[in-house]
Amino acid sequence: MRLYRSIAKGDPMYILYGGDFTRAPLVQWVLEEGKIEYELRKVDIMNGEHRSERFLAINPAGLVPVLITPEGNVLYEVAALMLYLADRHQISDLAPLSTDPDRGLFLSAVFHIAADIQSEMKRFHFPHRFSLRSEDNAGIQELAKSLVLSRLDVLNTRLSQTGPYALGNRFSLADFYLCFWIAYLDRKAVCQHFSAIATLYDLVRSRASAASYLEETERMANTYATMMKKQPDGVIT
Ligand SMILES: N[C@@H](CCC(=O)N[C@@H](CS)C(=O)NCC(=O)O)C(=O)O
Repeated sequence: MRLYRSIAKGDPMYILYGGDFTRAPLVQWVLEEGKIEYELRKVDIMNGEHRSERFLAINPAGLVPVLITPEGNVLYEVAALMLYLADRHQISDLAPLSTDPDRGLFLSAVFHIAADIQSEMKRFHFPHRFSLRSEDNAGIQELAKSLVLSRLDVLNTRLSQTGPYALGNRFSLADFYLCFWIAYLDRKAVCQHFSAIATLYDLVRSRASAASYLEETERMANTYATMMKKQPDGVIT
């Protein structure tokens, strides 16, 4: 996976703050798909770089990804970054344009993942932040996982009726977004249990542009799961 692309001096360009164990690859993938010039600046969240003075000056919330536009606007929230890039650069292969009748289905899929799946994944990866006693961490993580699974169950039924993609026969970034989080979950069990989601995952993973990102995410997920076992009180405080 190419992590840095140089551009000619003077070209307008984006700067993406991201790095390992983050959701920044979602944005990076959109940039690559749109053949948009950018520079990736890695933030080492494992070593607390997202809480450094330098990074907090960029995003006081201390979260990645952050996208700096060619005009210098500082943007955050991964779903917003993906939508913004797809809209601004008219990447209609990834996102139906605002006048497209599929836009509503698309937005509802993206917002559902952002609000109801991603937030539980945060609880799954950081259970210690949601518990008062470390002995509750494992239970909180299990609960977060079961909530994600219940949402995937509903999505699975919908995909089996109107899939294979969130927009029927039309691929969009919503599919990649969902698969990214499945790669971070217990993907083998998920795919065994939910056949329409397994089909979607295989379809997305078979796309040349998506395969390397999902493989890398699977590796990150495996490594993070091992770290969580070794540090049940929290990999990142
Ligand atoms: N709602 C934000 C959440 C961003 C977020 O939680 N990013 C993670 C990396 S994927 C992070 O910065 N974690 C560091 C921490 O929570 O301390 C988004 O979707 O972009």
